[in-house]
Amino acid sequence: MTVAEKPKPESAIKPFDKPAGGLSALASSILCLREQGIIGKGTRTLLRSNQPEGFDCPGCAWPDRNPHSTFEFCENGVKAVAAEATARRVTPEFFAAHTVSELAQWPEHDLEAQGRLTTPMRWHAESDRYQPVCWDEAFALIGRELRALGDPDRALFYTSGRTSNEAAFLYQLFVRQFGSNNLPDCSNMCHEPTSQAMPEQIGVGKGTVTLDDFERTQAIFIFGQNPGSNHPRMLTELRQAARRGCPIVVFNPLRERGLERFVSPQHPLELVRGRGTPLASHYYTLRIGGDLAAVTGLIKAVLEAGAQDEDFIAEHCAGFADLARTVADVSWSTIEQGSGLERAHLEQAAQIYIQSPASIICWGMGITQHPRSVATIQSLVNLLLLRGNMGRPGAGACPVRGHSNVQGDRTMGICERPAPEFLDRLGAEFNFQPPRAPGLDTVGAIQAMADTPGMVFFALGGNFAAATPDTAKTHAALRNCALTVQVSTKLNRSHLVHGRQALILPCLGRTEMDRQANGRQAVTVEDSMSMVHLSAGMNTPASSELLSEPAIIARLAKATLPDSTVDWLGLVENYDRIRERIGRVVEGFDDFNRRVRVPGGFHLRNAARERDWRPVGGRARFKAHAPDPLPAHQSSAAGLLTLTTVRSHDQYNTTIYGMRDRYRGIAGERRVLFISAADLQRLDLPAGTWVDVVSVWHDGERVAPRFLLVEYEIPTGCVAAYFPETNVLVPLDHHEQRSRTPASKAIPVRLRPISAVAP
Ligand SMILES: Nc1nc2c(c(=O)[nH]1)N[C@H]1C(S)=C(S)[C@@H](COP(=O)(O)OP(=O)(O)OC[C@H]3O[C@@H](n4cnc5c(=O)[nH]c(N)nc54)[C@H](O)[C@@H]3O)O[C@H]1N2
Ligand SMILES: Nc1nc2c(c(=O)[nH]1)N[C@H]1C(S)=C(S)[C@@H](COP(=O)(O)OP(=O)(O)OC[C@H]3O[C@@H](n4cnc5c(=O)[nH]c(N)nc54)[C@H](O)[C@@H]3O)O[C@H]1N2
Ligand SMILES: [Mo]
Repeated sequence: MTVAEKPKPESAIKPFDKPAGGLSALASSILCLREQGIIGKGTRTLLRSNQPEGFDCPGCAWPDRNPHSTFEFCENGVKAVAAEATARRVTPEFFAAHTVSELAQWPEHDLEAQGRLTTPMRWHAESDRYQPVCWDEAFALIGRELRALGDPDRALFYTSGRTSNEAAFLYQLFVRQFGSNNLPDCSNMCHEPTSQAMPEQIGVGKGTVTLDDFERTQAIFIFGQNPGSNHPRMLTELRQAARRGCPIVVFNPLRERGLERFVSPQHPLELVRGRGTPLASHYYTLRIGGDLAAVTGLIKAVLEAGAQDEDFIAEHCAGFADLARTVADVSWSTIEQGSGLERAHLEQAAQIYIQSPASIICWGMGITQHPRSVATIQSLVNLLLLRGNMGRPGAGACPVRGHSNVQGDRTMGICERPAPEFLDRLGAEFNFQPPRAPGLDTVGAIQAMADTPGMVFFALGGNFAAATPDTAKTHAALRNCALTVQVSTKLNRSHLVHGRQALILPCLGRTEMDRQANGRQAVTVEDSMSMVHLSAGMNTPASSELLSEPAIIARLAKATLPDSTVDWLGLVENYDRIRERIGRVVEGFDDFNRRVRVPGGFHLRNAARERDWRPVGGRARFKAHAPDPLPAHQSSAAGLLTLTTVRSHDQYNTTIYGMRDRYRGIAGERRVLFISAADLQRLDLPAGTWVDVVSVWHDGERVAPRFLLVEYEIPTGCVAAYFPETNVLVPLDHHEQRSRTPASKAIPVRLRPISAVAP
């Protein structure tokens, strides 16, 4: 056992007993600005985030309350902005000093910590190093390789959700003119089940509430979401709701501090007193994956109380009888067993729902990354429809998106299964025949690269090699490619796990000034509540060689499609020209340039919000689902545990800012496994033991070595650990049944103690 494998001092793991937010959040932000070497610049930059003339925070997709209001402090927004505005640089000298095989040994944190990429780079096999390449040569190489494929479907074009509307629109246009719908994106691993579940019921795949509804709601239900770390600005809404007596009901297997108590850094008195506002009025620590059973229990309790809104159902809905029958057939014992909650508790939560005249249901990754997420989300929508909580002030569905423009990218057509009407309009506007065959999603892309040697993989942002499941298989698949190209701001794993040829194309970030032929440009984004607004950076770019994402796409298209009639380079001279075309193709964007310049932007129409059910044939639809009996591996007799993989407070997806997870009481270690006292006792393993985590699947075992057991309040049979360290454990074919989202919150595992720990 090496030194690195020794447990860190006991003191590093200590329950956090303070509220979320407050002075600890301020202190952590200052520390972060110092680490990035930008105390002065960072503060100036931050003051421009989420302001009318500034840039959209690259952190999360939570909307901004008021574009005219003062700066809203958000610790993790600070980290996201600081990570981009960092003073550190990855130069050609850096690449000259390290081979790729050497860099591949570095942890994620150390790669990202090197700072911003500055120069386009090409990997050379002889030296195993990245060396500078000029932009023209890079585009010519990609164009050549793409044209040489013969079949356009042998190329894959991934997108991560920071990409602006303008870049996303050009990108999907390019990919479709090239001849493919192979547009996998991070959404496939994220809210894909939401995007598939909701349209069948209410005709739209997006949330139906706005921030105004949070002011008026009488009850908020939060399933599988950790806003204290991942959407900290949401805590401001929860705090205001809690202070006016609105119940906040949480379903989450882990006790999350950020859902329990919050000190608002916006309120000096509260800061000084430090006690803060209690948030969750009711906290149900259900079993991992127990949500479908729990929601079925809530529906059953509403029906048993006869509390459904008969008038709304008669006027607006279809499928009620089927739902009522299905739920009546599910026994309370199945519900209790599946959810790990008692009937009395579910009835208590249902009473809150029944008594509230207007309720909002929020959900995050705790709901979407399971084998039956679509069924669970449709059950959440059933619950809303049951009492008319749709299209009424203070009520509705609130799926909380992740990446700051992941919703906008979908709106712009980044989708492997585009709607035929969208393709019709795209083809008419640009005078070509878009391909109609569905493309590959993320899981399909990995399988295709593994099966077919010589594909081309192009990524507009993100970190595909680290964010995806089944790490060993995914890495082998990427290495099987003829060419891998990464458009990135920071160094990451995906630059080091590459094809026979590889390019890194460094781009501007949100915080940076984007100058094109016609002057300074702004891009647009769409938040989780369908507000579309402008974003303009003002920092000097990290390097004079960076190109904007729209410029990269335009030059790529020019180099790849010599016969295209689109004036690619002309479009990026002035992004208004791109927006004009978007306005003619994408529904809801007419008069785009004018409407987006109104301060605060505009709200995209949401038919369900207006109780306009024409998109689903005139009526909102209940979709009946029954929970499975407890999966065999979840009975403790099988000796298996269910592992959920979550984010720490100190990371942005695969970007690891630091080793702290303050609200869960962890410092200095990321390889921790949260486990209940009862399971520790049952397995006869004391907290502080190091174990290998082994996932058990039909095709064999996968091992994530060396995790430290940490006692935590979590149901028995359930354990939790951070991603991406655990992605190695997620089998590629373990995914949501319909949407194929990796089931990274439902991994059957067993623990293998590492024998003697050296003293
Ligand atoms: N600072 C920061 N902000 C972020 C991100 C980040 O990494 N860092 N990521 C962004 C992205 S892309 C996304 S998608 C969002 C993610 O934001 P979240 O949806 O909050 O993501 P997670 O941390 O994966 O997990 C959410 C919660 O689900 C709970 N959970 C786990 N399993 C279950 C279950 O079976 N049932 C229920 N009910 N709950 C469960 C976990 O305990 C955790 O509290 O945040 C976005 N914002
Ligand atoms: N086990 C497990 N796996 C998961 C999840 C989980 O909960 N558990 N969550 C899933 C979810 S919800 C998501 S969304 C995915 C995330 O998957 P991705 O979106 O692919 O991953 P990120 O870590 O967000 O990508 C980080 C990289 O993006 C690049 N980047 C940052 N800003 C910009 C920019 O402005 N432009 C460009 N071009 N590049 C930029 C930087 O180089 C950085 O290294 O991971 C998924 N994977
Ligand atoms: Mo996400």
